[in-house]
Amino acid sequence: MSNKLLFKDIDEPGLASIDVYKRRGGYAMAEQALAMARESIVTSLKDSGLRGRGGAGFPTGLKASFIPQGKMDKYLVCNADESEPGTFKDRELIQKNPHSLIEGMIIAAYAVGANKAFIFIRGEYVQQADILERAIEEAKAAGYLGPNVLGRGVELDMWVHRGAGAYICGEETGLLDALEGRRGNPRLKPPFPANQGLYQGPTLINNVETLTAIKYILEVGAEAYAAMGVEKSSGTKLISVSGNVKRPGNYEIEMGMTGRDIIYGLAGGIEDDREVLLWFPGGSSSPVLTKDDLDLPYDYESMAGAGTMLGSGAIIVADDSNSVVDIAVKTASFYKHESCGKCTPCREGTNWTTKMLKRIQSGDATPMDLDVIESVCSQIMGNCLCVLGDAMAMPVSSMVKKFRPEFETHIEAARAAREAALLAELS
Ligand code: L3W
Repeated sequence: MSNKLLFKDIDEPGLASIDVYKRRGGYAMAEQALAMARESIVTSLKDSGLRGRGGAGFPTGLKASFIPQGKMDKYLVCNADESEPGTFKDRELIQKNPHSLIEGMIIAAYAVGANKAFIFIRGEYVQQADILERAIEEAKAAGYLGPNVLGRGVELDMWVHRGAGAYICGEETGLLDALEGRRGNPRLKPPFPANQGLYQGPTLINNVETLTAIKYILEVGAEAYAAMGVEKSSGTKLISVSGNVKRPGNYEIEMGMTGRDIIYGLAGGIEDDREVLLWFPGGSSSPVLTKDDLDLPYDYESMAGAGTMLGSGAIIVADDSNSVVDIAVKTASFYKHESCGKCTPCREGTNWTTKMLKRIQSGDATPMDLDVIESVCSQIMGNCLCVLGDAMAMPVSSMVKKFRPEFETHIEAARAAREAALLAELS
């Protein structure tokens, strides 16, 4: 079996149209699934070991099993907000193969008894939202969506909802608030969306890649999928590689490939053959790794063991021409800007950290400020309403810890430069 599933046909010309998609076997799995017992689909998802591909890695089958049984309005929501810096895999999937997402959603909705499905897509993905809307119309016309899907007595409507450009709407409860027409602010959890989500109803919410994977898992079988990758990180993962690499882009890998094989193999190595300074293994919110970590296997457990996370699978590489201080400022500024302001540790913490890092950058800081940054970050982590605060604190504190000498050198050099400039002004 090829180790490519979701990207198997990705470069097939015209795949975004239902005709080409069906010629490649598309929608056959949905037809079969609708004849299966709902529970057996959930069991297959559990057996496959699939974990949420949006960032948290929560077991997909287990989450689906939390949706209460019985007749009531239940919702399926696809998180296509894809706003984590460095993450652009869902965009390619939607753009080139929208029907595989729709097919995965039909199967998932049927498995949990949801009759209304929404795809919440980030506002900047204008072209991709148009493509999805067109694909949904095609699927409706072909009888895969509507009041009586394929004459099987199953009802499923699907809509695309465009976001308005806020990172926080990728957080699942912020997304649900935005979908309901409110400002997208995170809600307190529990209750989890599985019990009380959209319009207070049971809601299965998953990322684009997770929902798309469902179709491919049923096609190859849960056992074959579980045999791919490594034990607790089974299957394949779409990764987005960016930064100072020769071949940035999206790749589908089997879990467990080493960071070196990804960065130096798939992505062609470092631009101008420089050295790796640091790499974010799971988007800009993940604690950074260094060149000493390149031989780690890329899977959930190995990343957690190294004190970081696989997240959404976005590997950002910075070579040694970069300043770690500049990277820390850029990272913190992003999360400060995107904090919704609802909870204090995140609102104040991201603001303070950014200000202190900028002081370091401009030569207004002392090495003691590094201790303050570490202390502020440690007080943010685990104390916010959602993970946005942690998403800034984790990478920033990892940079300060791992590159303290570089920060101290920068502080001294920037202070000296600033003092020299002041003296020159006075003389
Ligand atoms: C019912 C329970 N459901 C957990 C569900 C929960 C959610 C999923 C994971 O953060 C990660 C984060 C970021 N009963 C449940 C339950 N659930 N216990 O399981 O939940 P959780 O809270 O662990 O994570 P989360 O809030 O969904 C997401 C990382 O993502 N991240 C990634 C960003 C990626 C993008 C992108 O562009 N794709 O933005 C960024 O911060 O660190 O670990 O569904 O309801 N007892």
